[in-house]
Order: sequence, then structure tokens, then C-alpha cells
Amino acid sequence: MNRYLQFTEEVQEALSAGKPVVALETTIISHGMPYPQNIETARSVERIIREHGAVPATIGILNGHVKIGLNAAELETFATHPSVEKVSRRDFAHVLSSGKVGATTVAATMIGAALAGIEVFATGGIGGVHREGEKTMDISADLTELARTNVAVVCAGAKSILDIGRTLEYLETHGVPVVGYKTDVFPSFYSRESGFSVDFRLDSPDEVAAMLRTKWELGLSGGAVIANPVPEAHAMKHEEIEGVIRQALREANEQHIAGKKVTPFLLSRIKQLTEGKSLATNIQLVYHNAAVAAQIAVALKQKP
Ligand code: PSU
Ligand code: MN
Repeated sequence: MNRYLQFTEEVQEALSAGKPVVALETTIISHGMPYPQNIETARSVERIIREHGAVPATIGILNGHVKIGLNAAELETFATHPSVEKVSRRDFAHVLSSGKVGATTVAATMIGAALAGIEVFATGGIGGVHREGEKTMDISADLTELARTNVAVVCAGAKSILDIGRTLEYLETHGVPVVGYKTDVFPSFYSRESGFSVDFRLDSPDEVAAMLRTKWELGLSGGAVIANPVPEAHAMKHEEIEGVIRQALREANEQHIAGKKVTPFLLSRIKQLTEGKSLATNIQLVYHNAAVAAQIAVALKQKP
């Protein structure tokens, strides 16, 4: 095993026994949600994964180790520590070798999961090509990671803070399948639609597992986006969120927010501007993704 990885006993045992495991990211805890909703959500997500027959492995960088699974105190650290670094592929080695606390994004969590032998990962939304990305070149490293690392990412699509059309074009160019889970349209996080279609629709965990198994057995390396729309009861109207997103983007521009600060800034402004309504939706869609990811992880462990 890789000497940088440190497993909790539960995750170690599950992996050795060939049981289903679902990876979870820490950026969503440290930079994606405020305290205490972040820690409450993180704990509930782990519980939901267990209820669906899989073992959760929340991944983060702590004390010079890539933690594969966090104990209660470590989870609390990611929720409350005042200076947690946001870690994507670029930052990974530096944050690890300098002993800092690093919350892993989708890209960095995929790296940790692949090193640990975990094939399925649940999150909220993926990063993508930012609006005006053709000028700023702001394209999330989540997309290049999806192109190279064999992990399926169950998410509620991508937020419309991004240019969803260009995000999908980028994924197509890099050979990343975008699967609609029980949907024909690509969801946009808070809303169940985005104006764009998915590449393929699959309606059961078994069908998703069969596609993933086939892809990886063929040696077609890279991940897949499993787009799972927010449940109807918690979805927001597109018009309701679009105005808020425009305002947040305008403020980011005016305040010259750039680089890896862009996404956390937008997430936190959207939450403030919707008076927490967007946060409630965010939490519910993560729960739904955790349940579906666990079912896919279970299906992947069943012999065809
Ligand atoms: N999108 C969300 N919520 C999030 C993120 C994205 O709706 O919490 C986080 C994820 O960790 C994702 C990261 O991997 O932001 C992308 O950041 P960037 O755009 O800087 O690559
Ligand atoms: Mn960026």
C-alpha cells in the first residue's frame, strides 16, 4: 500500500474484504458549507451510505497523511479549523509534504480514492468551465481529473455559476461519459434541468455498474459523471436562482476574486443571498447522491 495513505480500521477492513466503499470529499465540508451545517451534513452523509450497504470513506490531508476515512475528531477538524487549504491536483504534494490541513476537492478526492482502490465517490456538484472561461481560462481541474482517473463521481450536475454548455463540451473532448441517472437532461445542482441533455440515460445501479465495469475492463481510463438530479421536493426554480447567481458573479468580478477562491466565494454569496434556502437544497441533494452512490458501489461488487 502507498506509504502516504492512512486508513481507518473500518475502511481498511471493508477494502480488504472486497466490500463496497464510497469516497467523500472534504472541500465541501471546509469550504462549501458553513458551520455547523457542514459537520451535520458530513455525519448524515456517512450514515446514509451505511444504511445503503456501503462503507463511507471521507478523504482529506492531515498531519502528512492522505486520510482514507476520518474519525469523529478528524471530521470536526475539517469542519472547524480556521486555515484549511483547498487542495486540488496542483496543491496535493505541497500540502501533504508540509504537514498542513488540506480539504480535498473533487479532483483531489478522486486521486485519493484511486490510490486507495475506491471506485465510487459522492459529492454535491463538480467544478467546470467558468462563465467567460474562454477568456479567463478558468477551467476546474475536476474536469482533467475526470479525464484520467478511474472513479465514478455521483453529483447533482454542475452549478449554473459555470458555463454548463462548455463544461459538457470539455468532458466530451476528453472522453468522459456523462450519465443521467433516471433523467434525460443534465441537472444544474439546485434545479433538475439546465437546458442541456446528458449523453446516456441509465435507470438502475446495475446498469451504471455494468457501464463502469465495461469501460474500465476495456482499459478506457478515466472517470464518469453520474448526474443525479435533486429530488423534486427540494428543487429550486431556475429563475429563482439565476438572478442570485448573476449578482454573485458580478460581485466576484468587482472584487477581483480569482483562482481557487472563485468557487468558495460564489457558493457563500449564493447562500447569503438566498437566506439559506440554497443551503437546504444543497444538503438534500448531497444526501440523495450518497444513497445512489452507495447503491452503485454495492452493484459494482456483485459478480455479473
Ligand atoms: N461545486 C459545488 N460545491 C462545491 C464545489 C463545487 O457546487 O463544494 C467544490 C468541490 O470541492 C469542487 C471544487 O471540486 O469546489 C471546485 O473548485 P474549482 O472550481 O476551484 O476547481
Ligand atoms: Mn478555477
